[in-house]
Amino acid sequence: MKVSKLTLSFIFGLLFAGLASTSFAQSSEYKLDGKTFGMPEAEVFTEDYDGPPVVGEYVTMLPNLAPLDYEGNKHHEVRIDIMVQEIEVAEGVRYNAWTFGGTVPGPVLHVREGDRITFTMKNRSDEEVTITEPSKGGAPFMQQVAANNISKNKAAVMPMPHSMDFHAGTVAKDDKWRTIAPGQTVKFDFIANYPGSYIYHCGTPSVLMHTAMGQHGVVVVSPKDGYPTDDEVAKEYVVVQSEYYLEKGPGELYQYDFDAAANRNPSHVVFNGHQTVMHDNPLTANEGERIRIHFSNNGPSGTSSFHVIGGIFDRVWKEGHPFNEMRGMQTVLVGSSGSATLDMIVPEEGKYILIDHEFVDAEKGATGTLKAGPRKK
Ligand SMILES: [Cu+2]
Repeated sequence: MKVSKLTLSFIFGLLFAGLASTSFAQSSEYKLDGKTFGMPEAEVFTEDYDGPPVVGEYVTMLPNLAPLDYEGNKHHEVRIDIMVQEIEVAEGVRYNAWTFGGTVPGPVLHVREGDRITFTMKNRSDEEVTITEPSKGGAPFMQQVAANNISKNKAAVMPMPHSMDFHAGTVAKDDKWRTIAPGQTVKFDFIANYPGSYIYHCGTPSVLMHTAMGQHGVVVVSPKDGYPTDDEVAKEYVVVQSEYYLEKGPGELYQYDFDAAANRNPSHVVFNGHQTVMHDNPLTANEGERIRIHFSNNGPSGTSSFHVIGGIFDRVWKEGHPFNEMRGMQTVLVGSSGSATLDMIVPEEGKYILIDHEFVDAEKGATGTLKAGPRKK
């Protein structure tokens, strides 16, 4: 039963890969309402590439966000390859994850509203790629994973068609988000036209399965004129909530549980990909500081009622757009693939718990720690 569903998913994926090779109408760039639309057609090719699977100056590992040390707009060259990695999601729970860049969630990309991104992605699901050794020319993400291998990665292989759907991009999905076969590379441009935090995920059927298997991450698009409290923010973090649907497999590893996924009954609901990662490595701040959390609910299917025990969100920007401001929120409801940018003033030295206040999710792991030190005079 399980094998046949997996095979079916593979066949559907291939079918989509076939459809994706048809030709597309040529688009040319135009401006509307201060935004840029009409990206050139995506390229699909094979390349002899065995370099670092994640490349880009502003690409980091959760919960880190690379500071934007440039003025105005920039043209980013970013690579995030697809790999299979055996990873840990909770103590004693390991499975072969389908990943962007080798981790679940994948790397965080930080850009500014109006930036252009030239994105390259090779489907290396048929290759053993080690991501835990420091690499030359890779993104800061690569060094951060090598220094703090939270999920105890082991390279694995499971050839499968995949694709990339950046919610930060506004493009024709049948062109840019097309499915590529193992060994193929896709390359396309998009402009980050709208500020906020945006999920990216694999869009190859079953999208539920591909996302739940680990193929999701976040692009943070900082507003071109900033948020009104930018100058007061001491620390900035990215927190992603997501679900796993896993059951014990025949061997040591866990495997995807089709029925649990179909019934919205996750085995684990987690922050930043692992049940205890945000307790083992708490976010840090000091009493009296304003901290900012870019929160994204990557689902694939659940909602999040995000709360910090002992805190109130001073400012909330729904989806991260500075016009969508709310104040004094105890809990922020974020649907699947939604986000919010949250400012909180750390009231006292001590420990705060980040939590999905839907307690069934919290009991499945959706909690984390913020550790506050003494007030800096
Ligand atoms: Cu996929």
